[in-house]
Amino acid sequence: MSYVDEVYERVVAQNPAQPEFHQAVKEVLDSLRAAIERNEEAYRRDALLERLTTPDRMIQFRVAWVDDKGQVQVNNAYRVQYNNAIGPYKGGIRFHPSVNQSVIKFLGFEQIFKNSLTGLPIGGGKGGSDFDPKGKSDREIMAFCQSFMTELYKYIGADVDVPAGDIGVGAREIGYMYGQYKRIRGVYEGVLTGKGLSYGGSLARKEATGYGLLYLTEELLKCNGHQLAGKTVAVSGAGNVATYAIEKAWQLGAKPVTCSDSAGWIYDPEGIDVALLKEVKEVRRARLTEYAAARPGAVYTSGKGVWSVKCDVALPCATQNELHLEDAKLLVANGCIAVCEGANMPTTADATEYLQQSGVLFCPGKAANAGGVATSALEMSQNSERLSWSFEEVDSKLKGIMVNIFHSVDNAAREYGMEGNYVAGANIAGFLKVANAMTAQGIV
Ligand code: NDP
Ligand code: 2IT
Repeated sequence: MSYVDEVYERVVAQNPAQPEFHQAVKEVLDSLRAAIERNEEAYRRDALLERLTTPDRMIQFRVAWVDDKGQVQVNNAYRVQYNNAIGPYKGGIRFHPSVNQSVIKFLGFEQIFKNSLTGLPIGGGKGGSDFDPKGKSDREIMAFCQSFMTELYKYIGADVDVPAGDIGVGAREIGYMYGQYKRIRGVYEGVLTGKGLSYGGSLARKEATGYGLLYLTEELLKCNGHQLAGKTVAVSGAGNVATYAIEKAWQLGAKPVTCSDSAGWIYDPEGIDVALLKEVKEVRRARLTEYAAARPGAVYTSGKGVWSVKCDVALPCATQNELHLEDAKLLVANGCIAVCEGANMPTTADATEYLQQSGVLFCPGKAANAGGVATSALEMSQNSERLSWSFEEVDSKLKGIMVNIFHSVDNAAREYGMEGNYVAGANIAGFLKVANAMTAQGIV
């Protein structure tokens, strides 16, 4: 059996009933075959893949908090510190009822390669809780965040592990967590990113994942003989990533016509009204039915369906495994030429394969959505030098990083004989830097 297959079997045996984690590991290992073969003896001797797939540590803890009725609630919380070969652990925190060990480990594993691709010195980590922020009062959110940080603070630090936002965690939650960390530790340091602008946050961090996704998509299209301007874009999600993807799509001359949340989706033939979307989601924290109510011409449909709309470019920006084989078939039948992942692992393995075989340009999340964490690393730099850069400075660095990511991915795919396979290119380029650093640092 090949080394890659042996390691995959080991991961499945040692981590039973963790399907998302298995899926992420399989995708990475399968596409590393060519890179592993070139150096198999040394990697095998050093158990490099066993070490890479086994987290440095997986912290699990209880979060008890009191709701508005005086009832004590208990949630599970996690932080995986996956790999710090190239920098301190870095990755978001997710609050969603679906969070479990499998989800956190898949996200943390992906983060290793994503962070490596940014070219910046950040290792891989991820955290979260099965806490559901929906319908909670501000006070309940604060109580939860404070209790969560009262345990997490022991394991993090500006040079150790630097969390940020993800699903269900935005500026409000980061603020409450930062306040509690500072209160306990008594130090004012860049221990979290995505902070508010008045206390160490970076301009353009809020926009960075969505903007970065569009910068990369534009470069991908350009290098394949297309242009983004004039294209119709289907977007899923209506959160941080989706909103700023939609905003940048407009700015680059494309027309975003859809968005979605967990209850339903919008088709707006005139193009999504970004100001209204922000008002509904960021200010009112309401459902998309309110968007439809305020926008004659927009059609709201409950349930799933975004990928049935005719589009040139599809940008899944909601959650994992939201774009299935039947969706991929609809996209291809409708003439879609590119799919770039704003979310982490939104496309199922069989859908990815179908899109690639059908000639659709497919860029995986670890490359396409790396703008968020890259800008988090820029926030860390600004915190370290106690300065704040202008929006234009951060945005232009972000654009440069996304263009570079595309070319590293494209070059790695070519070098290993898989031209146009950006899944393989991203995994190989991300892997090589981390593998070199691990090798140089000895058996740890
Ligand atoms: P938000 O919480 O801001 O928004 C998430 C959106 O996705 C909401 O519209 C939400 O709908 C929808 N959604 C979440 N879970 C589900 C589900 N199970 N089924 C259907 N819809 C769902 O999160 P972000 O925009 O920050 O994150 C979106 C994706 O992007 C995630 O995969 C995240 O890991 C990834 N990502 C985020 C980055 C960041 O900087 N924030 C960076 C890189 C990747 P509802 O409100 O109804 O739940
Ligand atoms: O998935 C991701 O890259 C994020 N949620 C952002 C992580 C970060 O540290 O900014």
